[in-house]
Amino acid sequence: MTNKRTNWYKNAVVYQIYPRSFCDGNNDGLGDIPGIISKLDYLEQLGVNCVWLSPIYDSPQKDNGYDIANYRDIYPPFGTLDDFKLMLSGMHERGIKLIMDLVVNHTSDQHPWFQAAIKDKNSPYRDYYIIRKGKKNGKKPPNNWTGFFGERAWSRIGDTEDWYLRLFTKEQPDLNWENPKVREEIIDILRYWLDMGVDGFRCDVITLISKKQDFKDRFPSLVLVGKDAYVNGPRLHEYLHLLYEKAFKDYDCMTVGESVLCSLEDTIKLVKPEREELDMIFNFSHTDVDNFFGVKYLHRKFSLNRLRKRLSKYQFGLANGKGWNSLFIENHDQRRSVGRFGTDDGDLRKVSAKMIGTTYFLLSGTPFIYQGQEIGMTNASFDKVEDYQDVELHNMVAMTKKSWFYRLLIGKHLFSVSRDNARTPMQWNDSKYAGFSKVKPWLKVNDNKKYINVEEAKRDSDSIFHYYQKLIELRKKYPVTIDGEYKLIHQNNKNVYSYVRENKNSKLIVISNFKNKTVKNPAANDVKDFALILSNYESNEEKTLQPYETRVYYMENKL
Ligand code: ISL
Repeated sequence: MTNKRTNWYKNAVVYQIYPRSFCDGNNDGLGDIPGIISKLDYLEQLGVNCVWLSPIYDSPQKDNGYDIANYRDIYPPFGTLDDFKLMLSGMHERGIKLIMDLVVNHTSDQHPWFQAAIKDKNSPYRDYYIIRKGKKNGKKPPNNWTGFFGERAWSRIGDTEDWYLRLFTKEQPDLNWENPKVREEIIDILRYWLDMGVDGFRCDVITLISKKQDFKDRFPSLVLVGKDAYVNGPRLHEYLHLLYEKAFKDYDCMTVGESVLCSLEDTIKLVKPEREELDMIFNFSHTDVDNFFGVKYLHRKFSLNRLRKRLSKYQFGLANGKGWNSLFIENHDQRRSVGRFGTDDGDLRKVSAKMIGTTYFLLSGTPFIYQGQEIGMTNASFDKVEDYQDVELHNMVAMTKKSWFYRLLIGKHLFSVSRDNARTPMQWNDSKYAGFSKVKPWLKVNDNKKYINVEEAKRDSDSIFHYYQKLIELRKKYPVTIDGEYKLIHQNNKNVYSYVRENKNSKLIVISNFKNKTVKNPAANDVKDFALILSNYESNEEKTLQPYETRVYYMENKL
């Protein structure tokens, strides 16, 4: 079959929906597919043309759906397959594509494959997972690897000598991609959803699927012991190319992979078009700007220089056809962007949100907006640990209780970096449960729903929501936002991030003040003869920039 792909992803603006927290259609406290259907007009109004839906598959929800027990059905509290099909056609009618979350590094421990694997040593499903004999007659794990939520990476199968690898919770056993049957199963799952009409996948922790097969102890470290054996493993590219050959290339779909600790060289290998693997990846180097070693608990003071360097590295590194960038500042694992990256979630929240939004949105790549980002939702800030639901946070709290070392090192920042910060229910209006539900939601609503909510944002002509509409319009109206080359100007300025996008017909200049005070505008002379097409302030001084001021200038080349 010939290649069906048209690379529409380059023109996409993607909106991420975290279904538990988006909209509760049947008032049981949990978001669901009928809730999403009721908000499709809202998405159309915002102007996005693609949705990434976090997992909606049947699941025991130990990690909010990133633990799948049936890849071909919907988690009943979220709805049915018929609801899903209705949602999909509703999106397509509105010109919105849908990409699904694909979680295939691991399954749920309740998946029939895993249940069969642990019940019978001779089951063919045993080899679907990574099962090894433990040390000390099976009493100790096979090696010293640790996983992502702070624990060791192995769990014992009952009181047998055998252990299974699980890089996340003990309810998320890792699949054994070495087994060709596993690969066939995954390809079938991909084709099942693509045949139903979905438009692509966001591939969860896809860079972990291949593991070095020695399973030896690795040098101890603070986090992710064994990462050299399971991150970007030896057969990763072979597996991804296989998925491309056997599924992706037969459909006009897009793929974005979630990476872990991915260098520029690794990134190019994953996204270079001729290699036929993925269209783009989420790289976290810029969201790790405020921590040390990619460990979010190790807080580091924000620096604009570091942010600019990290973003620019991938902007330059993937230019000239080497690949395509994904652009994002929030998702369901990250804390909110207002109050982060040097910005303010208090009095200057609105200008802050617009400034950071403009800065990332007009870089080269496909922008992703995480639900609530478009109204400037802020972090959860609950007082009590019981109010947090995330398995990662509870694991980390347990670790700090066990070890004074961890308490000292990470204790202080546990809540401020919790994944629940971005998972609080979407704030639709100022009612008791923010219009998300009529009953108490699964996670507490943020008190600031009184003034941060969709209804209010629609009323206010100066709102963040209306500003995002304009940003999306810019991408539709000015091709340079999509194909323009990225260039830095005033790259050593400590206060202001300014860059140019340029194609053969036109030029766009973005200037953003990352400080909460008025500063000198270093790019004042660069924009002579340009038209100001967007700003977060009503009036602008030529020589100075107000707190968190951002401006977008445009000029067409004279013929
Ligand atoms: O969230 C993180 C740290 O706080 C990350 O390390 C995260 O665990 C990593 O990026 C992988 O995330 C993805 O896979 C996980 C799931 O829990 C996350 O929600 C998902 O985005 C396991 O499937």
